Amino acid sequence: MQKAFGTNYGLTAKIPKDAIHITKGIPKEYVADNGSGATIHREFCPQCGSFILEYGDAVKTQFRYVCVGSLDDPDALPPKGEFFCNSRAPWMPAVPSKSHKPYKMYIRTGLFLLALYSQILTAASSCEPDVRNLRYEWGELGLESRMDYTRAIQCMKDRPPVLSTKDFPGVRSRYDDFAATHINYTLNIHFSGTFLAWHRHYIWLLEKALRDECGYNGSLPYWNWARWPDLAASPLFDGSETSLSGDGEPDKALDPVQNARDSPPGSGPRITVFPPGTGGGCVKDGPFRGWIVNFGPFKFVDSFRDTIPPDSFDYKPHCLFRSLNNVVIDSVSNQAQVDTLLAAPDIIEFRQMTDAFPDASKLLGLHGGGHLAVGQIMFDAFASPQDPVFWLHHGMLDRLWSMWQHADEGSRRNALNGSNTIFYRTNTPEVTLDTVVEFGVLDKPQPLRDLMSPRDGRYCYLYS
Ligand SMILES: [Cu+2]
Repeated sequence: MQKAFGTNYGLTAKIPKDAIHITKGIPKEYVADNGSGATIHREFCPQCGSFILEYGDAVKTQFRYVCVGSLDDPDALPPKGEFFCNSRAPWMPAVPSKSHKPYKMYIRTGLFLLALYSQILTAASSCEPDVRNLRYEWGELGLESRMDYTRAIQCMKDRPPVLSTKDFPGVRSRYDDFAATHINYTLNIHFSGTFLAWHRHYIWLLEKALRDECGYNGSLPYWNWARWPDLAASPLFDGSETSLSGDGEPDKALDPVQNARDSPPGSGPRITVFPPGTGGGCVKDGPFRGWIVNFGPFKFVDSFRDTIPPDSFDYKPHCLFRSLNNVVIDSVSNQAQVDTLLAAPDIIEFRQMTDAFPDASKLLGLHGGGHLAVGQIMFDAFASPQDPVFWLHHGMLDRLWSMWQHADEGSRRNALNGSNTIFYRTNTPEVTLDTVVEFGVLDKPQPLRDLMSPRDGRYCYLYS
């Protein structure tokens, strides 16, 4: 066996267990949790360290995932084509007069392996490690992968909606189906016991739609707030073509902090201790320059009413407002706060850290911090999914919830608290695993018990 890739997530071929025979030597085995509760066995060569195969406990009697390495006899299976990532690895000479195509993985061991690879991509039911279900931080993605994501978001914006524009005038695209669904359930899914699980499923539905409807081959990225103290210099918001677009045009009147300062006392969020962000208006550059969003803005006080506003789905086109705010990230969504969140002893404290609720002595939790730090649209409790960074922000939150759950499976995996309405309104029921949450046209209603683990049921993903 020759040295393969040197990465834990190299290409594997799924082979029936009994079809593999090791003819020489005895592999060493390393057993570890993959970070999401699944036990993974990895076998490798005790002399050279090369990976040989891996498998999860769930399929140990059935399959082995064999790591694809270089062949001892390359002439036995001449390559029929090449697939590689953003660019060809410099140490690999091109295969002359064959087809060459940038792709997600590098394969040059013969056509039969390409066929196996396509089988692996469709064989996700066993929830084994797979490049497609690893969610990466934006900064970890290659430039081409970042653009794959923004192109897929744009594709959703270009596709026709499922909801009727006649009944929902603001719904003009498939992307708007998602925004409208969030608006519709805002008064149940925020500051409530369903918040974490509803958003886990919601962002997964977008990830699925990007793949199924827009040919996206990646996974949903996330935004690690603490990693980028200077937002405008970060790969997320530097305004380049590989970012999610950057700051908005300077326009204080559209900044959420300035809005709160200009509102009568008691009518706006208590965020006036922060300085306003650096933008306010339309994003100036990057892939979402010129983007038009169709809903809102909603008023802060609308969160306290019994029903969503009557004009919630009206067509109100405007550009993508942003106002980046490093002070908010630095003081609210920083590493110390992330560490404190992960050390939360119970779900009550975990929710308190994410949303500064029910004890409102702190202004914002980590969740609110990420929203406020991006500007008016992201800080809109109803219509925030209209900003494409929403999905990455909630990816980070889902990641932290997953990590926290996994650190104590017995007491945290199914921990829930709070009622099924915003701010736990009086006489509304406490959520349980049997509580059913709705997703409108996006999916059928789901009991919370099916949304508690990223490695169970329909889900199969983990975070880098
Ligand atoms: Cu939300």
